[in-house]
Amino acid sequence: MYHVAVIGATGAVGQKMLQVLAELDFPVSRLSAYASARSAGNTVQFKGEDITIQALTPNITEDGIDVALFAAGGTISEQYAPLLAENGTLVVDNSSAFRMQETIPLVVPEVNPQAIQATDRLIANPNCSTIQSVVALAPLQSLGFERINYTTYQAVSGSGQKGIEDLARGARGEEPVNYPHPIHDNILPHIDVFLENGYTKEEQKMIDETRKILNLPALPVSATCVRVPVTNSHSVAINVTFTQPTTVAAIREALENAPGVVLIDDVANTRYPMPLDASGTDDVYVGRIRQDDSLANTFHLWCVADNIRKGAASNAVQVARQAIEQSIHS
Ligand code: A2P
Ligand code: 11C
Repeated sequence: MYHVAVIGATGAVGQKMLQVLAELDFPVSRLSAYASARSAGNTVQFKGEDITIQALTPNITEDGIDVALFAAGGTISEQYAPLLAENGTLVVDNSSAFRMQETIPLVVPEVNPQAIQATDRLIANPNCSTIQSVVALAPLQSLGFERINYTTYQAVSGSGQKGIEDLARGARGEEPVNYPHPIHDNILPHIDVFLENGYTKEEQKMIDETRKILNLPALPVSATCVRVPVTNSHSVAINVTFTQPTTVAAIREALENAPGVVLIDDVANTRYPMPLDASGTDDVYVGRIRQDDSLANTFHLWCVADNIRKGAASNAVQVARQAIEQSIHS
């Protein structure tokens, strides 16, 4: 049993981490919750009990934490995650701070569990849109990837509570606070900041993280990331070109047998993955599988998952579990 800490326990992802730790029956002997000094003394719930929130300070290294899940943003992770990891705590970090560091594993347990070494103490949790996309693509890896192109339809919960509030504000006819434009009755081809190359940071993350997780550093990958007026669960239209010829039937079969994937592909009965169905679950739903007639060996897949659960909290808990199993069996 482990002393587990959630850092950022009041946030959208931190709250969900508490819920998922309980749901997945993670072996918790003691649960500690940390947030900013503003929240210190307030409580969060874990397995029906009130846990008093502690202010995060460097003294956290003296609290005897075995496993720490970070969901308080990149700046807090940069400051505290290495401190705890050097002190022997197993840290799973949900921010983008360490994802592209060569010595730090970036892990989706269904896809690259082998990236975790028994001695690793700091493991990065990928971006939500990347996680669901690689869960859908990994079972097709033996066909050889030649190129991947993503177009995303991302829910406002990806921006945390402030994104959800902007959607509600728009529905009441009020101006947005979080986004630069209304998100109600609108879509924004803009997630995170714009980079020099014209891509957004969210798009660049999908490109870089896909290459790292699939261990294909030179793979041509492109992305357009779009915020849509959906409360929860991200959707990704994936266009993938393989090096080998294949069929829709072969792709379906590979996905049907893949861990973490649920195939919903029955258009005759109007059945395909949708955010309302994915929300509240840990699976990645795939459908609308069809050949792209404009290019050889190319296929379209439509992929939907709960961005706060599989895209963040659940994947982090699964990574912690995987790392513990690997260190026990090493
Ligand atoms: P707090 O509620 O005390 O501000 P979200 O991404 O949903 O906005 O959540 C961010 C999380 O990060 C919250 O739990 C927030 O706590 C936490 N956080 C923000 N600033 C700090 C800080 N300086 N130290 C610790 N946790 C912080
Ligand atoms: C969004 N994907 O939907 C983002 C949120 O790199 O972990 C998560 C950002 C990240 O806005």
